Amino acid sequence: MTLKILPFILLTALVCFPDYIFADVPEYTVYRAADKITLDGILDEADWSKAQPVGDFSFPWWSGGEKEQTEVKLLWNDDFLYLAFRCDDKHIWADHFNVNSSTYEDDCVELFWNPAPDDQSDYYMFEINCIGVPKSLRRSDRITVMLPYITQTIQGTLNNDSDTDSGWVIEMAVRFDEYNEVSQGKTPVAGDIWRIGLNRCGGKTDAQYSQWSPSQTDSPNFHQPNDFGKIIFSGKTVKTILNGK
Ligand SMILES: [Ca+2]
Ligand SMILES: [Ca+2]
Ligand SMILES: [Ca+2]
Repeated sequence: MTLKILPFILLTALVCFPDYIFADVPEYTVYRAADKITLDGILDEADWSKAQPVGDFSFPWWSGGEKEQTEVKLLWNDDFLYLAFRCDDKHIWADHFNVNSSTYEDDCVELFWNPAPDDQSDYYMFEINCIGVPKSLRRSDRITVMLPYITQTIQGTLNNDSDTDSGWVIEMAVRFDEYNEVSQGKTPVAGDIWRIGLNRCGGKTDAQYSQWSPSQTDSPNFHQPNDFGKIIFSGKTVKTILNGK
């Protein structure tokens, strides 16, 4: 290839694939938890109330039905990444009661996360239904991996569509040193940036897909690591930030 034709090739790439190559992805700063997070499916800790949500989920393949929002917050400390999912849901449903079954067919939230951001080829997948049952895999070899710590509460009735529910909550923690295969033993330090996917499946009623950082695909496909959002680990605590110190 001569240098003379290189600009033409780059311009052609820009014209043909502008959305894919330059799709912006959302960013979120993860602050340190100032106090103990109690995993109980109740988000009454001061840290959770002060943490900001990542932002509204998108519905990239929506075709009809109720668009039900998902609010996600993240915190961290030296040992854990904490996540809180608050899911609007008028009809809460789960048919999968066994770990590593097809929980994505139920009302479900997902965390895809890569603790080695220099290599986007591999990541972990947690697919957790509304009753807290997880499917937990490593993407590259589809082998089951350590389960995260999961608690949940439901605001409504399960598997009863004769009423109208409010929603459900997943409060969970990921212990960094239990996933050394991809991270190679490296735990986050302030300033690190990870790529993560945050997804929602709609279950039996209003069965639709939504995402924090939408995949640039024509049909539903959450497995697009180049489209994952960015989280930045901050060395500051939520309380420190809000107190202006
Ligand atoms: Ca709690
Ligand atoms: Ca539902
Ligand atoms: Ca119900």
